Amino acid sequence: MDTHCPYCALQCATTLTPGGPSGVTVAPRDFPTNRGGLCRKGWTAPAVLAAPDRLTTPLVRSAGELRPTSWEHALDVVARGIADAQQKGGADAVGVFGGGGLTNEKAYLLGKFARVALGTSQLDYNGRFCMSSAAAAGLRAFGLDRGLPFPLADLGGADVVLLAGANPAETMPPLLAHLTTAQLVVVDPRRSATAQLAVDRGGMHLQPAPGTDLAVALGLLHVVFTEGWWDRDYVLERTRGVEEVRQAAAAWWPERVERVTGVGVGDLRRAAAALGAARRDGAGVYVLTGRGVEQHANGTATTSAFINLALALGLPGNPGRGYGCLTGQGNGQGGREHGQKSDQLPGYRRIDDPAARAHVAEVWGVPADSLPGPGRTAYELLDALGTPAGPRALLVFGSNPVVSAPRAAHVEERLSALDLLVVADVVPSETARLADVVLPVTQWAEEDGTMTNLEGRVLRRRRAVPPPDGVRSDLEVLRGLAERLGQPAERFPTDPSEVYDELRAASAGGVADYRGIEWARLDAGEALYWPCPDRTHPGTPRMFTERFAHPDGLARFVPVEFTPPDATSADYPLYATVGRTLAQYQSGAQTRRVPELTAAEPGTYVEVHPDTAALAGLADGDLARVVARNGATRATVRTDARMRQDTVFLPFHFPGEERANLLTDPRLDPVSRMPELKLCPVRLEPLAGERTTS
Ligand SMILES: Nc1nc2c(c(=O)[nH]1)N[C@H]1C(S)=C(S)[C@@H](COP(=O)(O)OP(=O)(O)OC[C@H]3O[C@@H](n4cnc5c(=O)[nH]c(N)nc54)[C@H](O)[C@@H]3O)O[C@H]1N2
Ligand SMILES: Nc1nc2c(c(=O)[nH]1)N[C@H]1C(S)=C(S)[C@@H](COP(=O)(O)OP(=O)(O)OC[C@H]3O[C@@H](n4cnc5c(=O)[nH]c(N)nc54)[C@H](O)[C@@H]3O)O[C@H]1N2
Ligand code: SF4
Ligand SMILES: [Mo]
Repeated sequence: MDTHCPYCALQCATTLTPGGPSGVTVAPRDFPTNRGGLCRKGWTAPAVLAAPDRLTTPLVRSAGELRPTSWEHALDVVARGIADAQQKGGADAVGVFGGGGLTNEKAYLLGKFARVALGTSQLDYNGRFCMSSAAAAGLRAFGLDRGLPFPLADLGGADVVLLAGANPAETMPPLLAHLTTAQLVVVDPRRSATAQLAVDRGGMHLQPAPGTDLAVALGLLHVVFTEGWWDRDYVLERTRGVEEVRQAAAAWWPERVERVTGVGVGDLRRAAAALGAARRDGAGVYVLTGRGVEQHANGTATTSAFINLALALGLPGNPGRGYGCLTGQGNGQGGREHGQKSDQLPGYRRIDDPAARAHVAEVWGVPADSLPGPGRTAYELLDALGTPAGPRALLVFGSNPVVSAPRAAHVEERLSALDLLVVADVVPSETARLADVVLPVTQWAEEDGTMTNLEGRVLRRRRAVPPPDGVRSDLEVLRGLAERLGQPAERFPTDPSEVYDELRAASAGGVADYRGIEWARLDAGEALYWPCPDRTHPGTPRMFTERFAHPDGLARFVPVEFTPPDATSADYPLYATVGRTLAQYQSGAQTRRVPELTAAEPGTYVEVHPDTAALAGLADGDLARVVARNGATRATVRTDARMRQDTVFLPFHFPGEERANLLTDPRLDPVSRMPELKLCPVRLEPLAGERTTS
């Protein structure tokens, strides 16, 4: 059966064949994004289908313990809990937390369930922690947010690619097949696998202090303007607002950038020349951003600074050139289009737009004024749980915030303070273990649906094996609850293609218009890019070729100012930054259950320069305590002489005492409400002289 990998937004194409110890075996399939490649997570994904602790029966907590029960009872308990909470606290006393890994149909129906069956405004999702800064910056520059507004394969024609805060060598390995000929300029405080690759191939690695990228971008802009490498004709014809941005960049001469970021004057000039001179000579230039620059309390401004650079170079909308962000989760693109975000309705419509409300309300068969307004964003929602003003009940579909949310110990406390926590999952995640009701659901190879990959291209997920007995789909769960809440059953279809048809109608005329991407077209093997307004439309692989999505058709330069990151101090002299490693995925709920992946990365670690480690009395293999103002975690020391001496790195895939998010700071970006997930002042301490390695 032809389908796609369950994990990241590259959505590598696979063929599943029934058989083998996990029920299916996986083989890569040729597709323009992965070109027959898979990373080791994709190869081993079937193991999660047969996880020894796979959830197969609903669980309800009684006398302090989660106990198996029937679906009827479990759904009754949830419905009663919802009614109780809403009786005490009104519609907003129930919150919903979704995920960017859910299919388009699940994300859409979850949003509809929240707005119609619960009538709550308290709905947001884990993509707030992922794509929100990139989305906000893309919206204000281009009037529309599609992560890559061009096919990934276009990168094959690039001469120079700037990768700012992205490490695809570990996070999307098959993507590298598109970057074999380009000169790479990588901006990362670490010598990541991608940065090392760039250096090995004669490209460049700029290694700024974490959280200072905005100054790097301003410095690059400065040189591009002063050397006359900007694309004057493009800027005049296709953009607005260059003057203010140019003036701001004028103050960021390379020596100042070096003082603030640690990136040397020579390196900055060489990087600007690589981009600017190539542009001038007609070469293919791309600027791509990843979570390293976006997941900060100034992530929107920093992403805007890189977009300003791309606009000055005339990249967006020009053939063979472009700006894009690399979307993260499997359906991180579709997940932000169909209305599981606090301020959004399907079709990437705004919930405060009267015309959008009227359109969606009509599709849903409800009065427009019955739809709630915008609610709290992800961290604000989690932070409010169980407080007098916040929700008393929460339903979680497709996220594990006990591990992945900032200030995780506090979030765990808030979740524990709820009257009712309901988690739908495939395995007993750390969040499910806290729940009052756990609902076992189907996963990728057991279900049909659609996913929208990092290019904005809609793909079919196909069922290859039946789910285990006793497991229901998320769609069936939502219908079961909706009926108990007095909704007509037909308002909550359980057939994915039926939900998808409704989603298309709800998206019609919106920004992310799926109307013409019919299920039958997808089934016939087309993988169409939105917008696609009708059934004869070929879809839109390349956007902005004629005009941008603002009413005047012009892109916007957005003036942004550098703000220094949270300062280190004598007590917390180092910066910790947090990201990913190849063999684990996200909160690890899935990949920590795959023996081969756990053998490769069994527990957490802290990457640190050997001199920095020595100063703290630590050596390679020692167990360290990493202490921040908010909390502490423990990790095995991995020394690496390529690290900056002021910076350490931790992955966030591990639970309990090993959670990197015990450290992180929930300060929020003023525009996107993205928390400061990538940076936090810390110190290292030896942990009782223990060593974990031989
Ligand atoms: N193996 C694996 N692959 C994944 C995932 C996974 O969990 N595991 N998750 C998927 C998801 S949801 C996402 S969002 C993507 C994320 O994909 P990426 O954005 O590539 O991943 P990260 O490791 O979060 O961050 C990238 C780099 O940012 C750097 N960085 C940290 N702080 C800064 C900074 O201040 N400035 C700059 N310039 N760089 C900084 C880190 O050192 C890291 O190398 O990966 C997807 N793919
Ligand atoms: N400090 C720090 N924190 C971070 C990040 C960082 O870089 N630094 N990255 C952030 C980013 S980019 C992201 S995307 C988040 C991700 O963090 P999480 O939201 O925790 O992501 P996952 O671990 O993928 O959680 C998905 C959960 O849903 C379950 N699941 C899978 N498929 C389905 C389904 O179809 N239905 C249902 N109901 N459940 C399903 C899985 O088993 C798993 O328990 O973490 C964020 N947290
Ligand atoms: S790169 Fe992403 S989609 Fe491809 S196999 Fe790895 S995890 Fe799956
Ligand atoms: Mo993500």
